[in-house]
Amino acid sequence: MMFGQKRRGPRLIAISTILTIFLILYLKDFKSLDAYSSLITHQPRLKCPESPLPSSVAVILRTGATESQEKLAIHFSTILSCIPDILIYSDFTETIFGHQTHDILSDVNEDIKSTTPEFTLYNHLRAHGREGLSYETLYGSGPGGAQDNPGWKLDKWKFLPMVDRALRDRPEAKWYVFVEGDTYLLYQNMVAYLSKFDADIPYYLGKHMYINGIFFGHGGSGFALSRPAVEKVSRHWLDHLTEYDELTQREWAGDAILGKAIKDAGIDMFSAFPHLQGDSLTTIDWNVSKLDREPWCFAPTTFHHVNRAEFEMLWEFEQEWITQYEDVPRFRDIFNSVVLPKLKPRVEDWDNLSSGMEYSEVIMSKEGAALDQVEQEAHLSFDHCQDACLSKAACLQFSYNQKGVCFISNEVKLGHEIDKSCLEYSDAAGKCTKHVEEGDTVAEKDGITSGWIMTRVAEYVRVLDESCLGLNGKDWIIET
Ligand SMILES: *[C@@H]1O[C@H](CO)[C@@H](O)[C@H](O)[C@H]1NC(C)=O
Ligand SMILES: CC(=O)N[C@H]1CO[C@H](CO)[C@@H](O)[C@@H]1O
Repeated sequence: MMFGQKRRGPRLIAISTILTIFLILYLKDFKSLDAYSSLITHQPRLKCPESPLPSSVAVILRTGATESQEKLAIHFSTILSCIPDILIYSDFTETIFGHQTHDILSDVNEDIKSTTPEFTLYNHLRAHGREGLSYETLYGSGPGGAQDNPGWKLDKWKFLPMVDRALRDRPEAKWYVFVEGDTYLLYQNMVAYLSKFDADIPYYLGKHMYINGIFFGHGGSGFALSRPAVEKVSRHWLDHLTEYDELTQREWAGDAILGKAIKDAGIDMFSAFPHLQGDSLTTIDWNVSKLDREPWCFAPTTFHHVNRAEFEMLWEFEQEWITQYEDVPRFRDIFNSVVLPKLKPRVEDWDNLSSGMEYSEVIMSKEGAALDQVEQEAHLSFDHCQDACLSKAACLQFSYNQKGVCFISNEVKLGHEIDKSCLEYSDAAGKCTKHVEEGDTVAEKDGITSGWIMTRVAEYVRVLDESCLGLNGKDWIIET
């Protein structure tokens, strides 16, 4: 034994020297090591860039007891680690991931709380705490999804108290940014965007939406109010409490109720599309046109309906980006770094969300005569489907499922791996119920294959990149 140990001495030194040299060489490539560790552990990064408005932007994340534990984990391991000031407003006071949530419904009129059905969940929480939540109270009944979810129904009552409470909690902030549990906030981009506006003017920046004659900023896409706006709407609300309580009883969408109050307080919404996004990384049409604006050249400040996998993709992208560039990333940068590498001529078990022309046996039997030869055969196989796409000059992507349905599309959308779709919006929203029809086999359900015409995608990127030159650097929407 003694002999053996002595003999091993020099060998150990040699090995550890080699290891040290190896480690030094590896550590030299600090960036890749760093990217690697964030990928594995989601440790708060070493580098959260300095922002031009650091402590003056309050971020308010609105949640509820039925979703907070499940939905916020990914926030804490990604974006929240670089956001200096975060307030979590909920229907329940508790500590999640070491962070205090505030019950912002506590000041709602007690009569309303005891007589309005939407408050059943809230009263239940107050009486029994989180332990009292059953599956039924968490997710609602039936496969109907979000609208049936008691947490979601209660949510509309939070919007007006939330704005007032934010002002009291952060009276010195210049901006208040409101987001939800499935909103991905690109914080640096948001701060860069807000810094283009005069914060002494009342501003309501939102992703335009229209319900029942109310024009407002969609909640899930996130919206921002400057302090003068928050002060105005808060005062207006407190002066007309009963009126807004009645409105809230009648309406179903809290963001619309708040939007009306802001409008009533004399502030028009500023349409911040495409900076504020209603779509997620995987569902966005990368050349979607709204208000005559397409996203490509602009900087996203939010994405909506973002699932865990997308949070990770975007966070990894952002972290990589800040080590390389001073300027904030645009949609095109995200497309090129995150989306483009995933597009291929053929991707198995991938739903590309193609939603243009549809070809199937059934359609063929009804309308086959009106179609040309290539289209008539599109439903026969993946290759036939691809040929159908190739035969249309504008077609960029297609998908084929094993039941013999071919979709082709003129839009580019990433889509998602089939079995990951269930992560979207989380189980809490009740959207994850799988509707497997009678007689479906797993193979049929999962058998979607997608493809992109890569030469056309390259041309698409080239044309869109060129369009950015035409903006002459005006790539922030700061006037309408
Ligand atoms: C992007 O959308 C705009 C507006 O619909 C359209 O004019 C343009 O041709 C599209 N660009 C590409 C490359 O598809
Ligand atoms: C072949 C196939 O199933 N394609 C899918 C592409 O995306 C659309 C829109 O979501 C689906 O309806 C199709 O089923």
